[in-house]
Amino acid sequence: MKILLTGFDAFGDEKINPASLVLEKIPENIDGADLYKELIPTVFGKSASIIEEKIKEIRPDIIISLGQAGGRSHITVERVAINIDDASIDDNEGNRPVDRKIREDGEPAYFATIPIKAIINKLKEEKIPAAISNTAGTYVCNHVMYQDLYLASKYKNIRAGFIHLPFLPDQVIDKNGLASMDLETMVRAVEIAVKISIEFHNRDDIKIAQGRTH
Ligand code: PCA
Repeated sequence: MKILLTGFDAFGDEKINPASLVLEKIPENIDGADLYKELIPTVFGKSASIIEEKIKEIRPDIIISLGQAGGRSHITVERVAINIDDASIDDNEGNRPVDRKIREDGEPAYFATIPIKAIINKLKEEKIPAAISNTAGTYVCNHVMYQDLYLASKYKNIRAGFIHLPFLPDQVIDKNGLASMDLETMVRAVEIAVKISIEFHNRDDIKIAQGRTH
């Protein structure tokens, strides 16, 4: 089995991105599956073009994209990506699209096709703070998750999803009150997410309540 794992470079005011550091540290083989790691720029369009090229080249069975969600305390596995770019800060090439459709011929939204509930369940069992998120925002992470799922829908049997990571301790030294998580825990969490995605590749996700009232 082949897994395409992507991670963003640093953006906004940050000097590092936990996603690219996790990408560096994660093993290249997990449970017999080969991991293809791709560092992508935090840039609308360009990030997705790189992923499209990689899909054609590698023909992965699973695509998992990683990004930073600064301020979140938990590893968050995204449930859904929506067909809209609405940026409140520039991307790394100065683009700031507002209310632009990502794909004219795409669905309004795509649900993750990796087993989000089984992943959360296992992470909690392993005592790693983890939760489902029902919004990946409208910046480059939602863009890439949407593009992953749009592209996956054009090929047979590719599962795709997105995981947001908290800040690293280094990033919050001058941000009193903001949550962080150490790199080792995040690497372990992504490794578990990969393992569960492999295990569930041809199975339905488990049904456990992880919803919210708001
Ligand atoms: N996080 C941003 C884009 C790149 C990243 O790591 C986001 O959540 O949209």
